[in-house]
Amino acid sequence: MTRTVETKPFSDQKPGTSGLRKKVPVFQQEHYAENFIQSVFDSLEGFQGQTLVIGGDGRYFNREVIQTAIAMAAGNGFGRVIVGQGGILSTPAASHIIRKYKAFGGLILSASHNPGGPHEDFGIKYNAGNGGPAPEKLTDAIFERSKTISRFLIADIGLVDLDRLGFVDAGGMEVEVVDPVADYAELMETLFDFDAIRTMFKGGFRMAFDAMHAVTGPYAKEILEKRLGAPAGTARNFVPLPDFGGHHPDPNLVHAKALYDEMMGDDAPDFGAASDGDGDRNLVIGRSIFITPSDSLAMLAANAHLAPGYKAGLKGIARSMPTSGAADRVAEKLGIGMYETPTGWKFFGNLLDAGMATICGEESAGTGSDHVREKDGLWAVLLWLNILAMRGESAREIATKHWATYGRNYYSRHDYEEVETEAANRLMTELRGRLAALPGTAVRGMKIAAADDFAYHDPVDGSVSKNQGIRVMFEGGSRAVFRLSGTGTSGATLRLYVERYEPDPAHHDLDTQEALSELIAAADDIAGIRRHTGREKPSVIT
Ligand code: VG1
Ligand code: CO
Repeated sequence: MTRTVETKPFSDQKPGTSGLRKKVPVFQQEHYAENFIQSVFDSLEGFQGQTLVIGGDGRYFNREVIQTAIAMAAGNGFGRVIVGQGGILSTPAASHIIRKYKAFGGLILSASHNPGGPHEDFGIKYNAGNGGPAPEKLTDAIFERSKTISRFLIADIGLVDLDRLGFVDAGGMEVEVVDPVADYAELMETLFDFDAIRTMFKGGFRMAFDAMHAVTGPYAKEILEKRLGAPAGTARNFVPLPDFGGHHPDPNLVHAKALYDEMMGDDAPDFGAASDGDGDRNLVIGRSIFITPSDSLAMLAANAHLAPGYKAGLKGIARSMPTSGAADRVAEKLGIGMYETPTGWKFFGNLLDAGMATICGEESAGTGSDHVREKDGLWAVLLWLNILAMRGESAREIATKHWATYGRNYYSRHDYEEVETEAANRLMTELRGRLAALPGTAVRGMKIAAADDFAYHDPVDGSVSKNQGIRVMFEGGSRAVFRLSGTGTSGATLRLYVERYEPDPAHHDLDTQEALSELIAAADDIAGIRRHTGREKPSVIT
């Protein structure tokens, strides 16, 4: 039986870079999750009798919201729900399942790399039938709806047993509980040369994969250890925990420091990698070398043809605007299209659907391809393994040769987290006001060639997205980018992205922060980061 429940709107349900993210207690307010889910459904058309995929990264509050979402799917007239066993689906696996079973769309419950637990973060996002995050037009419609919503629909179906595989009848709607790993692992086998990787592991190749107590644990166990024969213990922290063991499941040099230290040590394995809360990010560290995500994108693109799934070559490469231009040089050499989008995977969807890009990436440790419509952490790791197996060289050798061929884009991101929102806004407003006057001036001896607020004109549907980050471009190709995060849940996070191109191999071995120090100082001169935020240094450097 379906009930119509009266509700009052919340004013703060605007989806950010990747869905709605709030602290758990915010989500625990009466009807908060229900309102958002109903706002999603009310913004869609034609789903009666269709399939909805539901899954999450296993964080605190996951199971409760999954039960609510199933009952609301039934109440709103979906014909079928596919849900991961235990309520678990990594983001890329959910994207794949939506596509494979031609679902209408999916709800992914995750706050990704944000911490989890009773006082930490939770999130909900909607992915469309192509498997990709809802485009801006849809997230805007969802937000508008959330401001006026007055009722939601929910069926009284009792609790679904999420732990038992198979079919359940939920008040006339069919619920299928599926193995979260099987379909995804099968897809990976079609893309990569598992025999070659298996042979490499048999030959003594050692790897460390840190699942950070998040969703990729079961995926890594099955794929790396079981199917590829990596020694037991290759996957670490592989049991997903609702609070990620108290850590940030963010695979960067701060939160995955133990892995980094090990990879820099004497007895380092051949290859290290980590993924985030919902399994769409990847951190890649070779023995004694950290591969910055922007470089990883370029190196993967340059070598992708070595993997069976990409042997026909790439149609194009897309990267988010703040991501370094390293991949541009690969696209140029390959003679394929290069696209620069705003931050957030939702902007890649059209390019992938239109067959204009095959590989996409972001500086924030996100890389993926047209195999799904999300970034995909394990996919990137497997592509690296495939390349390592085919080239028979270390990650360090591959990186050094890559730089020798293309030059090196020194690149770093500085995050100022939990800055006072007003101070962060003031900084951005002031900077915007000065943009027109910057070109032609010099800072620390570096001449500014151009400055703008990035706007994206989608070449597929013609939509325009404005105010996507402030770019200051220097003569010689260096640049600094400033933007505010759209995924944080307390205060504001200012991100500064700096990049400098170095063609000369004699200078490819510098420490990144040193190589960029002048540029970093110039960025502070230009934007007054210390003045506005009162911070002497960033909270996270990647
Ligand atoms: C951040 C990253 C962005 C990424 C997004 C979602 O967004 O910068 O590149 O797409 O997180 O990633 P923002 O607005 O905070 O800069 V995930 O793995 O958290 O879904
Ligand atoms: Co993520």
